[in-house]
Amino acid sequence: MHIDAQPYPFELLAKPPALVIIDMQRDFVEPGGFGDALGNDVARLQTCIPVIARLLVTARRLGLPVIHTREAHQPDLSDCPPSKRQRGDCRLRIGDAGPMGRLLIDGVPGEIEIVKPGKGAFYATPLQQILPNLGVTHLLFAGVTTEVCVQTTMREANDRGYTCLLIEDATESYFPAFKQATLEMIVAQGGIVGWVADSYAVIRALEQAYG
Ligand code: TIU
Repeated sequence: MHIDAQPYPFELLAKPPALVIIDMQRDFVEPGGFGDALGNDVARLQTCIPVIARLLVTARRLGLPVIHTREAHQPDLSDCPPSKRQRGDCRLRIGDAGPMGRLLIDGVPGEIEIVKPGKGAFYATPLQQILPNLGVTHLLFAGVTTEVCVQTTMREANDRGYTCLLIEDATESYFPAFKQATLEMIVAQGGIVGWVADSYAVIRALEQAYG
């Protein structure tokens, strides 16, 4: 089984690949956030949102590991000692389910969230420890922006021996030329950084392989 990809078919093993969704944050895709503050046209990034949503539905249905990353800096309350959790006469404590979800808890149940201080998801994060525990060797990449956090993470993963594919309609850049250049750089020289395929080819192959 394989995904119809460039520069040649991307093999699917018995163990499914992980879907890595990079930095799909309001800070990058909505007016008033970080991307906007940098002077970018954030509307450009919104085209990949429904594509990533479709990939996520497929990944969840087929049981692929899903990893979300978030570019964020740790405020001083980044950990929660028991003494803090016990403090006060609260009806709900940190970690309990409230009307807007679990109090002060990040992430999606059953999926992995990596908070990263840099552009790449391996630098100063536990991702390098988490991936071997999942047993995955193949990673499918989506998210923003193509040439900054997505490409950096994909190169980091490639250097660590992972087989990587970028889903081209599930990623976007503020600069169309930078996205195009990134896609071309990845598949150049026989796929020196990895593979590129569109979401239709990815979903079709995943359904055939793991459905
Ligand atoms: N500015 C820009 O293109 N991107 C970032 O700052 N971070 C990510 O790509 N997530």
